[in-house]
Amino acid sequence: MHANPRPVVGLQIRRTDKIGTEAAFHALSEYMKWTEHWFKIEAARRGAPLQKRVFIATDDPTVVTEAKEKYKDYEVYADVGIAASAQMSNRYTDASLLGVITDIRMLSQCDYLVCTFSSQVCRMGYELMQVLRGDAGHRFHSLDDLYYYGGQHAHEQIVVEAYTWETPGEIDIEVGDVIGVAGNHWNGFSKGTNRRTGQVGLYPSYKVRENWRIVDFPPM
Ligand SMILES: Nc1nc2c(ncn2[C@@H]2O[C@H](COP(=O)(O)OP(=O)(O)O)[C@@H](O)[C@H]2O)c(=O)[nH]1
Ligand SMILES: [Mg+2]
Repeated sequence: MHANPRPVVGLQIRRTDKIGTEAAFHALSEYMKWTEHWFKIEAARRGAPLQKRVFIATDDPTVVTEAKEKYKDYEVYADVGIAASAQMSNRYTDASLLGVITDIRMLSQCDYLVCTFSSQVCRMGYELMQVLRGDAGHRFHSLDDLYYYGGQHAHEQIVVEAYTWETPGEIDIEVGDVIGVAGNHWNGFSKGTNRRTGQVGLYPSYKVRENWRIVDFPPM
């Protein structure tokens, strides 16, 4: 993909067995909303118009057709053969395995990801992005879960602007408070535990930042 045109936003659109069991359905338009945001910001940052491109990894080949029909101002990259091979009926074939590995690798090489982090496929693409870029911490928008992996440290955020609760269910936060985040509700609010007060509840997502644990990786 390095030889291919950039920048490109990677979409992973997880459907089939996942919907209604482990995750909710999200229409292509929801993914494209965040893709549009990214290209607008990127064009402003570069001070020049950009050709918009998406790479789509999915187990639903129909979204590729939908993207090509509805988003004519985008170059759409996808392998419908791989998407077809990701159907439940032939998921356990060598070709399907190679397909998902290819999709994950392609996602890792994109400039930004829009997906549902409830899917391991997108989370792995994001993890491999870190290896390629050093720090790709902000290069995603998830439509559902925050990033996580099994057995991780507590996921914590740090408050950068104070908030006093206004509606029952919300909590007070002060600058510097550490919050153990349970989830982002993507409606402006996240839910978590204020480590200082022990209060559990909702707070405005934009008033906190990730509390990264920064570690040295000295050369061997
Ligand atoms: N090629 C391809 N296969 C996918 C994709 N999403 C899901 N699959 C298939 O679905 C399986 C789901 O694997 P799993 O580890 O349970 O991830 P999750 O269910 O998405 O959290 C994968 O191994 C693939 O066979 C995708 O974007 N591309
Ligand atoms: Mg699964």
